[in-house]
Amino acid sequence: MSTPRVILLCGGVGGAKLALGLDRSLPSGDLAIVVNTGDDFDHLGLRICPDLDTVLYTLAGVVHPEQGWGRADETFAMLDELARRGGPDWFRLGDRDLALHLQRSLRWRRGDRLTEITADLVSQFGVHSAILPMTDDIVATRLDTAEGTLDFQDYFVRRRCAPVVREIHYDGATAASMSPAFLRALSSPRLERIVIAPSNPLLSIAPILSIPGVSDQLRKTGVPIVAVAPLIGDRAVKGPTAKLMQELGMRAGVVGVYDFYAERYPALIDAMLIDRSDGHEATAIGCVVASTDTLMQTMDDRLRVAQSVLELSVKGGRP
Ligand code: FO1
Repeated sequence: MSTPRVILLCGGVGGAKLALGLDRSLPSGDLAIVVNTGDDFDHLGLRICPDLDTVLYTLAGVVHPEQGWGRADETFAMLDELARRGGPDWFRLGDRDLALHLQRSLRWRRGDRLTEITADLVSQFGVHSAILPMTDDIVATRLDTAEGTLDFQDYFVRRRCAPVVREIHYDGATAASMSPAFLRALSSPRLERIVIAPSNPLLSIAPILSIPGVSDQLRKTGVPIVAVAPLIGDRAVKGPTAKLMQELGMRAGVVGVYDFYAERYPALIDAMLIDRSDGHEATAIGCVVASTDTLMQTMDDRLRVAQSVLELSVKGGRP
């Protein structure tokens, strides 16, 4: 049974970099990573879980280093052949990656829970941290855009985040339950800190927090909750965070990120780690703030940000 000291709430590529830094900074078994499954979808008859796989491949050291998703050592024979037969090739599924989707889909259709399937993959890939889907139920992020309502991967990959977004829905969230393993991790007697990764607050973290009871259970742990800003200045390190915030009438910047969490999930965030270049914004953020260079290009960067998150002193903690 996992009794983590640190729990990370995490999306895909950006979050996985911090997950790797924390995984390499903490003793084996001290980290549990709760991953967004709002991006999951059915494609070519397969159940695809992009954020879970991104975290898994990153921690296993087999992720494609430039993309940040998919496998490093990959071939695309199936996809090329599919394209020749007129099939859909907009979602780049590599051959090795495909094997994982096939096996997961076989077990999923047989009724195995996503938590169990993921735990077996974690062990096969030799990963020491726990990787926990936020829920075993289906939650699907959908976006109301100027071009109609789009499924997440349709918006993100096929349309490259181009359509202007008016509203975001986490379909299925209100009927979903947090996974039992997530709940158990939160009651770990050794728990010291909850970290919110520098993932997109609207697309990666909000789906996790939209599951009934999650924000209450996080608060109930009484440990400090530290968010790492996903923006530097008014720009996202990767992905559409800043564009989305603007389209939804939010201020694109670290203050906007804090305000989003504070307004939607009151009294959740105790502290924020922001980039040094945003230091002047600290007084406009209503919680403890620390700064470092948050851009994670190298392994040393990932370790430095992980260390800052672990050392950030949240005076007094929560009453
Ligand atoms: N992202 C892309 O931008 N293009 C792709 O073709 C693509 C394929 C893909 C296949 C498997 C997988 O696990 C992830 C994949 N991603 C791809 C990444 C993914 O769609 C997004 O990064 C996340 O869903 C957002 O966190």
